[in-house]
Amino acid sequence: MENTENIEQEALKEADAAKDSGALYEVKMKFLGRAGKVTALLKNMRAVAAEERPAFGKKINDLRERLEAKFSSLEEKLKKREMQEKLSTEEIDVTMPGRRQQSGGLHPVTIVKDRLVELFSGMGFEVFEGPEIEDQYYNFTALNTPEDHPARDMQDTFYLSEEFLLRTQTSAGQIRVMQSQKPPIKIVSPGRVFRSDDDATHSPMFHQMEGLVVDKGITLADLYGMLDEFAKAMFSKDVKTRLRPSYFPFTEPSVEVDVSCFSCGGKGCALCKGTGWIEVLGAGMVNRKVLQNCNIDPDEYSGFAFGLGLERIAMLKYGVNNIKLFTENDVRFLEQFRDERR
Ligand code: FA5
Repeated sequence: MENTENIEQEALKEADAAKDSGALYEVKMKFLGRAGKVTALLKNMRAVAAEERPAFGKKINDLRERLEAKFSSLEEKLKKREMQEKLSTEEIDVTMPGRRQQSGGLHPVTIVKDRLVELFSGMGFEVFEGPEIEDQYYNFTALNTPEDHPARDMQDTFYLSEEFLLRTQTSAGQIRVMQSQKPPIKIVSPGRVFRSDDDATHSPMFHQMEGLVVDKGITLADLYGMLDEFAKAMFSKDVKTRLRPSYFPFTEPSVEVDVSCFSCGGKGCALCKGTGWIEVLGAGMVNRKVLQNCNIDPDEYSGFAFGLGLERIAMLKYGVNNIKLFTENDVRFLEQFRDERR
């Protein structure tokens, strides 16, 4: 009986001294666990005289109940305090400014290319991508370019061998399309082209986009109408278009296409060099000889073709004054296009 009192005092003292719920659990086990001191008292029941056993048993059970009540009220208090501590140390300051995730953006030449593909797809054009390594036949001969034409010179063309070269124009793809498809044909062909050229507006590697339409009854008026649509969608709805006579071996007649200066509205400024017009692309009616080279009867079918430089369009559209900026990959230049709408 005396022992019971001592055990209770000891348990209450240790429970009050427990600093956290973990320590309290240890104390609880020390007294009420399987090998605990209170449990051990019950195991000693046999040493108690038979008539005292019921009173002794009751006393121990009462003690157990008191201790259990004490432990659970202490446990609740400690857990509450621990939760409060946790909440205050793990507090999140929602007013702190967030760290912005840097996102990449599309390259300006890609933006222009995607925009043009979208525009021409809307007019029913399909996209064809030809190879960057071509032979003399596709890049020059089938395009009616004479053997002694200066464009074939080593100075203009990167030759890989006598026969193979890096294509100098996406026009090479025209031949591949006309040889493999029968009219009606309506394609655009964007891609990289290569020339031995290097100054502020010319680069040894640049991008072109070719357009080709072949069908019955196609005329220069169709070309004109379509290019006018293109210029209005690409630059501004107020621009005007004009055709100037020009020369390409694979088109006859050939034209250069100018748009009225979208910077000054045609009055004359630095961008249009005072002329009021800006040259944007070369075009023309597909030369009869080229159609014949592709086994298309020029008496039955006619077509138009055009070719534009994507860097040139991007330079005009975004006011870029040096073509090198497109390949230097300086993020200060590139990030200006991050939010550019396609
Ligand atoms: C041609 O390449 C013709 N194949 C275009 C064509 C296609 C005409 C179909 C008729 C029918 P040209 O050499 O002018 O044409 O080049 C077309 C455009 O490419 C030029 O207007 C210019 O914007 C761009 N360009 C030419 N050389 C370079 C260069 N070195 N760097 C960047 N852009 C260039």
